[in-house]
Amino acid sequence: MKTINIEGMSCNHCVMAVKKALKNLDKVNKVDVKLEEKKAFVEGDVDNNTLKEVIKDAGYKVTSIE
Ligand SMILES: [Cu+2]
Repeated sequence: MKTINIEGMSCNHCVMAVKKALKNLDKVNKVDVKLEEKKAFVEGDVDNNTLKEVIKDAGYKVTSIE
């Protein structure tokens, strides 16, 4: 599982937008996004650059991926 730190999420709509963007990825099996923690948790065989890109396209910024 990867933990993605995200900047710019301020409400539930942001959470839904990030969730949707991540779920659209073929190789992502499970997604959880926590607004208070500013984090997304992703399960699946997907590389960090792809994760960064889809989140950026959704309008948010990835600060790090663990
Ligand atoms: Cu929002």
